[in-house]
Amino acid sequence: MILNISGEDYLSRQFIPTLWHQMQDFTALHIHSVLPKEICEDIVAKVYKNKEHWNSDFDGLQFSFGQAYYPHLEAGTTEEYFQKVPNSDEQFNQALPGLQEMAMKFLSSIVGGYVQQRDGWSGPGIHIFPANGYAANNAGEVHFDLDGISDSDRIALSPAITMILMLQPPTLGGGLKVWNTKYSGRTADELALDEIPSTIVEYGIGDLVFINSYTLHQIQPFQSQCDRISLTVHSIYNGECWDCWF
Ligand SMILES: O=C(O)CCC(=O)C(=O)O
Ligand SMILES: [Fe+2]
Repeated sequence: MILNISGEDYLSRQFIPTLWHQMQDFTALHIHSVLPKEICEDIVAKVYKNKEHWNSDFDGLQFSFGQAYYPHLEAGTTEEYFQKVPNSDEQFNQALPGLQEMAMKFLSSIVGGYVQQRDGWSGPGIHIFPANGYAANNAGEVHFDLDGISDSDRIALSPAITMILMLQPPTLGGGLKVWNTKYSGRTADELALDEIPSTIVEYGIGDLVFINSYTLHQIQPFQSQCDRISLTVHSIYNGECWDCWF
């Protein structure tokens, strides 16, 4: 159910447009060790250096560097999201020059098309799930990545893909559970999760993971002295190229 590829194989081919198509038969594409440990550690150090710019989401249960859309959607503050994006993206790019671009290049190499930041939306951003925090103790929400996908795109199931780059995995747990089911109009609550086959993607440092955004998934509980830190980018095919956001 998971398509596993080594970072070496991925990087030596650089551009693998067929992978996205192969992915239709899998619940996740897991490319191991794409970014070296030292680079991930350097990014993480810069994330902590910029703690003053983190956003506290869901009353401090989790944090983001870069504006994430879905907490604003859930809080009914999407206007604030769009107001904050320009400044927040600037802070992100000052702290981590080239990272958004690199993430978009990784995404582009898998979808086999041009990837652009959605006009007015945040570029790829970072999630910080605190050690011993809510997600660590209880797991994340079971969800499809539908937030930010328009009603018409959702109904048409326009191609949509989510990419995660793991920058600081927890010591134990914290993988991504993926169920072998795609969105078909029913919410996660309406599904009999126990009856659907699932598997867990166990992240290593520097791993890249791609899922179809309509695939049901959930961050698993974790134990660690360190926070769980990953970069996420969502994308949708607009008929010509791929629009991405966080
Ligand atoms: O960090 C992860 O493993 C997944 C994050 C996620 O599900 C999301 O950002 O929608
Ligand atoms: Fe998600």
